[in-house]
Amino acid sequence: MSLRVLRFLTAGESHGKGLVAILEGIPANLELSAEEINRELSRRQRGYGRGGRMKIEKDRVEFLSGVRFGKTIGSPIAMAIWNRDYENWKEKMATEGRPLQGYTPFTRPRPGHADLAGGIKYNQRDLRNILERSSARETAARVAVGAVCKKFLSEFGIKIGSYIRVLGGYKVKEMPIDLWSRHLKAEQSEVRIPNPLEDNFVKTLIDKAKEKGETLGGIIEVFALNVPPGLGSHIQWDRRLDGRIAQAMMSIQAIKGVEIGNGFETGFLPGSKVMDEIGWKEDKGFFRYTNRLGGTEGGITNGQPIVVRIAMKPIPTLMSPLRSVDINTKEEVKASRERSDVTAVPAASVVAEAMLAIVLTDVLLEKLGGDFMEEVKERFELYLKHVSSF
Ligand code: EPS
Repeated sequence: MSLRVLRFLTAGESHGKGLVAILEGIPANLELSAEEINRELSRRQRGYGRGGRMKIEKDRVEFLSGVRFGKTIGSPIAMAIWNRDYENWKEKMATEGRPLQGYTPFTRPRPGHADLAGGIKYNQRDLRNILERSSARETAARVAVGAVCKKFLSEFGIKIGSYIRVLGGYKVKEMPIDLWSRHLKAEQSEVRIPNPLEDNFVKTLIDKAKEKGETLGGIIEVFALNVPPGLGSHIQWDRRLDGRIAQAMMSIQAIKGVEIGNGFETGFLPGSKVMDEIGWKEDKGFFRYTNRLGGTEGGITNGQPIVVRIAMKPIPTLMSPLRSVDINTKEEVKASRERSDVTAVPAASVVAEAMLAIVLTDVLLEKLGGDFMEEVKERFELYLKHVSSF
């Protein structure tokens, strides 16, 4: 378990009544509104290449507990996001009774989805019982949790953003602008890329993939700014922040790779091209000339931006399906087709922000402790004094 102070769980099936999240450990007296969470939920819903579902949903959070008169009260924050699509699935997803006559179970597992592995594990012969929970719909609940954490972090000046570097094999041209500007540009783009001139080209790639019944993956960069040095620790494997971030990122549906800073590239370069040289100035204290290591050394933040890249595989639901085997007849068949997205890389980018916010909130609270915001902030100021006087 990568979280040490915070705890959160989500529940809910993709076409069930809704998603819920319970988040415990956020200090009392944090100002919080549903609107702030809804903003993040709608960011997750955007993105060119999504399927019909996002036209049905208009994700909104409902606080069930933990917030009173616009402020957290220290108790678990329970949040619900109701599925509008449930109206169309009420019979198929009923919690009681039996399936209606004529209902066809899902028996043709999609390669790359959890269908077959989950079916074997949980002894389910209707693989819908697996896919309903493995669906990336669950990430709406994570984004709600992440939105609370983003709000918490913003009280300490910490900002999180993201943009897409690669989509469908196309490497977006590097923009010579800072990370936050890339994020802001990506906010304006339907494919979350920082270069508006390439928007149409990337959209055409998605259109072409759709025509072929294909799906597309990509590489996302997610980052955090203004993170103080000294979060995480070198002293034990499970305290190392880079390990905690990697676990959180790999837990996102369809993520197959994680690197911090220049990650895999560092294996191709000599040490002098990998390390970030140290400088010191009266007005800003210690600084680095570069940020190749992505803001962590020895599993501890070093005061540089935290930069994480993640690789997302293409969505496994193909409209030109791959070979599979029917779990009942054992005959070779084409995998089932379900309504799905051509690409969800832009959405995953927002989910990655949420996961980074959750891990950083956890590690900041681990460092500072405190049960109410005033207390946490006082300790933060004290710590910053230590940092600047070191
Ligand atoms: C998703 C909802 C799903 C898919 C997608 C993510 O809706 P539906 O299955 O009803 O079309 O759009 O799920 C997957 C990519 C997947 O593999 O399950 C969402 O809310 O993000």
